[in-house]
Amino acid sequence: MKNLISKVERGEELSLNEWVKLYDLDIYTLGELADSIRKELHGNKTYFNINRHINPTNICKDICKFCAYSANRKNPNPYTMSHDEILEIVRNSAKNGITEVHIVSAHNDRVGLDWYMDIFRKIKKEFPNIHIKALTAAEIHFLSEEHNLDYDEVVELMIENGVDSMPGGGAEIFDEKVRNYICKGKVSSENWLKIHKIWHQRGRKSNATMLFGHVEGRRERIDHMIRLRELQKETGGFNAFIPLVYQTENNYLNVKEPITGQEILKTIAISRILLRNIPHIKAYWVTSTINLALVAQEFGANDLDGTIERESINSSAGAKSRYGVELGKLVELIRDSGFRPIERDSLYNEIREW
Ligand code: V47
Repeated sequence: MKNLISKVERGEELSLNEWVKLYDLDIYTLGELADSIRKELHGNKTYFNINRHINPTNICKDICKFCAYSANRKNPNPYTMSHDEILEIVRNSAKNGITEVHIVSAHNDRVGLDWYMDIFRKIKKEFPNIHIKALTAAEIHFLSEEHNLDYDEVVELMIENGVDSMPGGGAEIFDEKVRNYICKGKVSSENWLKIHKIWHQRGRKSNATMLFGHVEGRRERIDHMIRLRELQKETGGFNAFIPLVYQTENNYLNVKEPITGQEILKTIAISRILLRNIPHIKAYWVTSTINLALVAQEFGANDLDGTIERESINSSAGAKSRYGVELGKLVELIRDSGFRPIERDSLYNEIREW
């Protein structure tokens, strides 16, 4: 173990087995290793943004076992918002000072390509200064199949219509065996990475997620992070890595034992160490709980996402995020836990220290 710690301290590359072995370190040692990288990169700063999540439709062609959001037998309330409804949401949120809208939908085959694309153009026209983070690689794959377009063509349309960056959703777990079990039929791991590569090649930024704490093991998490690190070596286009903690309610993935807080913190710490080439590690308070996200600041995380205002995907599966978090509260929590609350824009330019 001493040898392994020295290798990490020297920033050397480890083998997959060695990364898995790191999990056997005690949580404090792992925390210290991750924290020293966090401090070197970001000091005591914790970033957040004032944003609004919008999930415009829950009608989905795919069936992911972990998903409680899409309209199905456990959630029989299908909806699709009109563009006027979406614009009204953005208008109201603009009054609260949002700098970003984060738009993610289900894979709805009852609306056309225009329904997906036109809303971006309408938002950009009315709010040219609001950053649009929209369309996961899974949605891009769905649109490409549904409308017989190459990934490049969908990406071109996104750019033409005003999308600024891509969110990191749909990555789930790259290991093909686990992926096939939890979300058969969804974009393949290879294509998820390919789509982000195409996006990065246009000089654009995106994020990357990992859904963990369900049926995967430590080895699959490490494999997932290694695949991201390799793409990042090529493109440098990922801004943030976001480990999403699996929420257990209202879905078809029968996970009896929820993951422990200790395992979550170890995973965040290892991600900070392994993904040294991705600048930001986001402790997404929605899935980790706000309390654990605050602790995660000492285990490598330097970003807490944002105020969110409304959230449907994770809250449908039990997360306490349906109504976001109030700005003043988020700032106070970051400060009280010993960090500097820095409001950022979507590309991590600093806007203000609160
Ligand atoms: O892709 C679905 C996940 C993701 C569950 O890029 C679940 O800045 C936990 O990607 N338990 C959507 N997670 C959210 C997402 C995201 C969130 C915040 C910021 C960014 C960003 C991206 O939610 C989906 C899926 O992986 N998800 N069901 C569940 N039961």
